[in-house]
Amino acid sequence: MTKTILRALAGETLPTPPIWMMRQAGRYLPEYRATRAQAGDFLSLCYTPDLAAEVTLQPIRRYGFDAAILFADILLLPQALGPKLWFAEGEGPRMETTTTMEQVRALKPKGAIHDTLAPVYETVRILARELPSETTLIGFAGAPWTVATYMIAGRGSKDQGAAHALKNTDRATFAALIDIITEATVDYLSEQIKAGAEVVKLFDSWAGSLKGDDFTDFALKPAARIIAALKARHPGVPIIAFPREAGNGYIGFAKATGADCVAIDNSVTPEWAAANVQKDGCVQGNLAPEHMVTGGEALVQATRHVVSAFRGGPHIFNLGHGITPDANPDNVALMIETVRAGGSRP
Ligand code: 1CP
Repeated sequence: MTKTILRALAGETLPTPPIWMMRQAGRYLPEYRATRAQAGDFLSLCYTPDLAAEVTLQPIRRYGFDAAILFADILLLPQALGPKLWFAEGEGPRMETTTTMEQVRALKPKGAIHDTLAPVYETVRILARELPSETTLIGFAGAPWTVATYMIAGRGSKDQGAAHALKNTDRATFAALIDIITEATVDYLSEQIKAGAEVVKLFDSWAGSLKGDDFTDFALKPAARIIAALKARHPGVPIIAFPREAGNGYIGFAKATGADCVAIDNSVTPEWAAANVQKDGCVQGNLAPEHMVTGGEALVQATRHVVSAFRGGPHIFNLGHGITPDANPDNVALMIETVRAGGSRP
């Protein structure tokens, strides 16, 4: 096993951490904007395998990241369950809402998702053929809570208020929805693995707004169910969990869910994460994405800081969240150079 990402995920402490970046294929890259324009709109880009594979490969060609992440979106799975999805230009995703038991019961059976999602699996097959032999291919899905927040509100929201309201007022409907997403996610990730994904990642971007028992019931338990089912079907395929902004919820998350790696956001310090999370295994993270906008000496120092804090255990270097469209591509190159120079000045 020579791929550095797979070695880190197996628990090996490497002299230089492997590196990739959340949203590495994205609007900060001129070549992405060109391919997206060619596709016409974001969903056409996601569902056209040649173009989705092309944008996945762009940051690999430009920077030589150690992993490529499938180009798709967490909202394709709920769309495959039936609700309409569209992207309002300049505003973000919009989705037909699911808030009643009738609507939950009207969702398609999980076996029916693959018709819609077939192009995603085809993108994975193209990537498995075309990626350089040292580059690891990561598939992904949204975690049930995060996907549910978009299905319930019909859009992104700062506080996930609509999903919390349904959870607190109509527990049966909310729990039924989480169940359906959980089962469909297992089948979706399983097909990505069959098509050639070597690692899968569960994005729970809004896990931080679940507190106490809610965090256990709707972030931790669904992740544990998905991971157990995937491990039974695909033993040996590593899984990264990202319960973003979980804070103390990060502690013990890998053990409780069976995840091989926990991705850490940048609201906690790398020292804290090394002491409390990396002690149990591989961690991924957690440079603040703002450095990709601001660059300079502060970027170099912060990058060295992250590398050095996690030096004592298995680590995959990444940002604490996705790179933003206003980032400067040269800053990404500087981050990579700094990491590969052992965290010291390149
Ligand atoms: O205009 C554009 O080109 C669309 C911007 C964009 C991109 C590049 C969206 C819309 N999705 C994506 C791709 C994407 N989304 C990937 C591809 C792989 C990569 O390079 O990382 C991945 C992994 C995602 C995952 C995703 N989509 C998440 C989880 C991770 C995170 O950032 O927290 C979430 C919450 C979404 C929903 C979504 N899709 C797009 C937007 C703008 C959003 C957020 C909407 C909101 O909350 O308001």
